[in-house]
Amino acid sequence: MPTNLPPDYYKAEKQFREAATNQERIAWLEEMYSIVPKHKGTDHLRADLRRKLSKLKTASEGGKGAARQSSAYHIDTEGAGQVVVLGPANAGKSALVAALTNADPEVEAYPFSTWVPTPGMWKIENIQVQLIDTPPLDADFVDPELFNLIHRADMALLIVDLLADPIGQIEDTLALLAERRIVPEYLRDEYEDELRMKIMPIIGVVNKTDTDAQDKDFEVLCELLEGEECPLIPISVMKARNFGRLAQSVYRNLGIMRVYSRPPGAEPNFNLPFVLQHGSTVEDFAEKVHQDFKENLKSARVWGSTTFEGQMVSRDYVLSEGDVVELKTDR
Ligand SMILES: Nc1nc2c(ncn2[C@@H]2O[C@H](COP(=O)(O)OP(=O)(O)OP(=O)(O)O)[C@@H](O)[C@H]2O)c(=O)[nH]1
Ligand SMILES: [Mg+2]
Repeated sequence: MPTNLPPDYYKAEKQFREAATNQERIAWLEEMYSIVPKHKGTDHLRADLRRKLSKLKTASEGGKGAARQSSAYHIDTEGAGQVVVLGPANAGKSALVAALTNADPEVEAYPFSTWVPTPGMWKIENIQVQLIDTPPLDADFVDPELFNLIHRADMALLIVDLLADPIGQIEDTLALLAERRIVPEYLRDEYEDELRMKIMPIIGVVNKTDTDAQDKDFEVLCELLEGEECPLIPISVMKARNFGRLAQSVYRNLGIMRVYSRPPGAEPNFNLPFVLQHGSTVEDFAEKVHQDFKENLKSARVWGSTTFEGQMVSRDYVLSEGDVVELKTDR
């Protein structure tokens, strides 16, 4: 157990131990997970929390599937992660989802054109990420279910309009989210004393940065913000500008990595990665490949992050991006 965990972690852990229902246990485990700082020293702890969470979630899902599926806001994750696209009306959320994914949400020149969320799959190199277009986040009316959808997502893109007071739009949207206990990771310090906060990666994206001249406007905007590095990404859906940078940022913020399987005596298929969370071990990988592999795992060899190519490793070896793994079972 790492020694440098914040006090809130132990508070949440105590609540977890005292919880009476699985629902409460899941909530407190999620809380614990969001509190744990992300670095190498906590890899094992985070992997352990994820395992417990997935067990509890599987246990508590039985029987309730049908009722939960009925809401348009209940969208099961597909692919390597679920990214919700949110922001004020008319910023270009639907246009972004239409441009990047196989989905075809309605794009209109007038605000409040979207009424229900629409998911689509976005291909980033050799993986697929789920993007969800949503109705506008507006101070006067938001379907409360939208906040549940955001809560369940892995991360969010907050889309604002370069031509419509983007900083004000970001502040207003973050205020609406904070009222519903959702805060971006970069404001973690401001909220770390409060329990039951959903702290998630939220990337500010300034759309309609269509021209080089508008890039300059964007730079001026960034200078108004505190901090050394501008946390915002300028894009133009209309001109397909900066989609590559957006993809990289999404990939990084999902906290995922790609690991490849090498069947004994064959070459790995680099078109078919297994997607794992950072901190995942050989055992987690084996479970992804096949449940039998996990149970009957005898040995594993790794190419990539190890000192030697093809080095034998134990089942709790923590894998890295791009590793190739050969699993041997005793069957
Ligand atoms: N100039 C410019 N216009 C854009 C860009 N992206 C979207 N638009 C326009 O902005 C308007 C609104 O786009 P939508 O995608 O419908 O916006 P939305 O955020 O989904 O709006 P709501 O569903 O009402 O919340 C449309 O007229 C789009 O054509 C862009 O990169 N540049
Ligand atoms: Mg829309």
